[in-house]
Parts: sequence; C-alpha cells; structure tokens
Amino acid sequence: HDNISSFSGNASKELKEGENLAVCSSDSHASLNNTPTLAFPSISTSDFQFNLEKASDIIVEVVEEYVNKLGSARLVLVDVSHKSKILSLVKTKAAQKNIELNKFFTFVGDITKLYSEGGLRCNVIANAANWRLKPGGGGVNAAIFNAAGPALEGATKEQAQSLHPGKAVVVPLPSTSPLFSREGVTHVIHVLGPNMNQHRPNCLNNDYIKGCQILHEAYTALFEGFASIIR
Ligand code: AR6
Repeated sequence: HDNISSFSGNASKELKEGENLAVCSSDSHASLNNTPTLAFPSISTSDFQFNLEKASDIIVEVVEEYVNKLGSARLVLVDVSHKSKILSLVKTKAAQKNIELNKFFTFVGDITKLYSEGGLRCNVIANAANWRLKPGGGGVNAAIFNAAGPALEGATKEQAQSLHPGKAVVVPLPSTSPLFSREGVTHVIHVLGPNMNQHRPNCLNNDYIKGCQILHEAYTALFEGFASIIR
C-alpha cells in the first residue's frame, strides 16, 4: 500500500512512479499516525548556496547512522518542487545504501502543510534557520515562522537567543499555533547550517573542509534533538 501522494492535483499526474513515496502515510493507517516523524528541509543548499552533491552525501551518511538508533521513528527529507535536485540526489544515494524506505524517504510539499495537504503526519519539523533565530528572510525559515504565527517566536526566545553554525535548538510549539492544531506539529527544531553565500553572515568562502564538518554537525544535532523528543 505504498502511497504516492502529491500536494497539487495536476502535479500528481506528472509524478513518476515512486517519486513521492510517502510510505503508509494516509489516514487509514491509524498506527502510523502515531509514528514519531521528523520532516526536515535540506539545510544550507538554497539561500546558503552549499554544494548539492556534497550536501546529499552528508544527508545520507548521517541518516544512515541514525535510522536504526531511532527505532521505529521516521525521517523525511522535504522540498517544495518535484524537480528538486537535492531530493533526487538523496533518493538515489539512499537507495544505493539500502536504507529502509519505511524509516527514511523523500517527500515533495510545503513543510508547513504536510498533513493538511499531503496527508503526512510529522510531529516534528526542522527549520533551516538564521543565527538570530528571527522570522522572515525567505526560504523555509519565513514559511515556518509565518505558518506558526507569533507563538513560535515567543517559544523560540524561551529556548535560545541565537545559534552557532552546526547547532540546533528544540522548541516545543504552543498548542495555540496553527502548525500545532492544523498540522499536528508539537516541536520545531531550528538548525543553523554552514553558509557559502557572501551576502550572509559567517560566510565560509568556499571552505568545504569546514563546511562539510559543520553540515555534518548540523544534521547530527538535528537528529539528536529529534531523539531527545521521542525518548
Ligand atoms: N517547505 C519545504 N522546503 C522548503 C520550503 C518549504 N516551505 N521553502 C524552502 N524549502 P533555505 P538555507 C527548501 O534557503 O539554504 C533563510 O533566509 C529549499 O528548496 O530556506 O539553509 C534563513 O533566514 C531548500 O531545499 O535555507 C537563513 O538566513 C531548503 O528548503 C537562510 O535562508 C533550504 O533552503 C538559510 O539558508
């Protein structure tokens, strides 16, 4: 009963087989609705301009390390477009490593509407944040802060004022947030990845030795944060 789900009706027709493999995500699979699930965007690969090949290697490497440590919990890499290069790279590399599809898969959709528009229950979502942990700025950060409403800003401030590259902070989402009530998201984990964009703070000027270390550290911090929630 693999479930090919898509967010926009016409887009689903263009879906190649297996492109959006949200395994057992539909409402009828009641037991899986309670399966702890972390949805995360590809950290640093858009506004922060991190190399996609290198990022995909790191995602698959850290996912492989964590899938078994996390028991029955699931990890889902999300991006907005069916043409997402990072999703296809990661999907190919994860398949080569035989990572179980019920523990890790990719999904096309808006990370703030995974349940309401995609039927995919994710109790935790990750954010590719900025160092000030501020709303706005575009990308997934703006989308999450907008969708979550002011409750997320307040709850974030209670946990941290800023973030170093490679670090993550777990924020329990107040039940007043629409992301909580509509999407079933109980926690947001802010992650700050390495930055290769000269117009953003802490630019690494193409130092991929450091960059890869920091991205590896960022995913490790993210999955550790998720583990701490479901423990
Ligand atoms: N749902 C799912 N994925 C998304 C969404 C969404 N609504 N929006 C974007 N993505 P980016 P970064 C994907 O640029 O490179 C911000 O301004 C996107 O296609 O959001 O880490 C912050 O304030 C890409 O695959 O994050 C920081 O300053 C991924 O999310 C800076 O950008 C990450 O893209 C962080 O840059």
